[in-house]
Amino acid sequence: MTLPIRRTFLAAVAAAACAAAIPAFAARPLTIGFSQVGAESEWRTANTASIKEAAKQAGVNLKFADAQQQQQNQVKAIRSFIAQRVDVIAFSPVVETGWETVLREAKNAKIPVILTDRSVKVSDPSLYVSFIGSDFVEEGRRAGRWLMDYAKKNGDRPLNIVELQGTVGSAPATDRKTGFAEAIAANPKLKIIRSQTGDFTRAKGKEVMEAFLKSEGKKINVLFAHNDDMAIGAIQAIEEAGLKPGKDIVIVSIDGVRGAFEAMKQGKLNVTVECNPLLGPTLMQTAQNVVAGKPVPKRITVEEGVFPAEVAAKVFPTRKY
Ligand code: GYE
Repeated sequence: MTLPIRRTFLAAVAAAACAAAIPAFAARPLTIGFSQVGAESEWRTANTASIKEAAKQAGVNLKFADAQQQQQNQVKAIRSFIAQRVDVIAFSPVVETGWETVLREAKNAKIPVILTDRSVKVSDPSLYVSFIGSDFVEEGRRAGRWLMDYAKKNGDRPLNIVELQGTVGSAPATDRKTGFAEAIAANPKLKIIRSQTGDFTRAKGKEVMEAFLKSEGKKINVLFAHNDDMAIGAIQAIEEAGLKPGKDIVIVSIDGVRGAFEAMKQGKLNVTVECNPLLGPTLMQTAQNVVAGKPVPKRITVEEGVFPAEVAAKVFPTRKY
């Protein structure tokens, strides 16, 4: 009679041991597949470093793929993450459109997708769980408002603006253009006379600025660059043309990277509007929450400031990227 009881007891012990083992199983490291835009700018380098560092800190197994600014590489990377059955897919979409098919594949495979930095245009918002990143329209407005202010303080004369746009079809290029145009619309003396893409890189920024200088010459009063790297490239072109960047041509740009602060300290750049690339910790936290079944906000934005050249030297030591 004692034997069956003993057996039941042992079975119960075994079951308890199994149950105790479950939390250990659930705590296995999270695997995130991340598709990065590329390595086109200082901003991007800081963003990549933040994501890698945060993954290490959080004990996340990060599969990192660099798309070299090509959408097709991102689609390939996402498909490979689906095939590998990662827990979460995160990516910074190089352009806004053309994602429906691959995002539907991720959804069908029940793998949640988190967007970081840049957004997508999709008809079905359930194709991603959350978007972590800046308000690019607001950044553009901030750049425009700074110029409105500058114009007012400097004799309210007509100012011809050239614009270096970011990557064609990318959210930051489209939105920064929109926000800037909106902010300067109230002053008809501020006119954009040329606008072309420099693909967010120094080399292209320099090349396109050279072309602007060749065709417009001394007519150019202001440069609005969608990122600091293009502004830095353009500074070189302006100097090579025998002009003084920051003086002969007022320069307004976006990001707030170290290179911009260095240029401001030398009086070659007038202002940078901050865009925070340090999204890694928020991404890891959001991914963990999604996998744990906790609700996450559909949109997570970042606090950012505006840094004119006058504060550059003082603020520089506190900058984290
Ligand atoms: O401003 C630029 C980078 O998507 C916000 O991409 C990002 C932009 C950033 O290449 O420097």
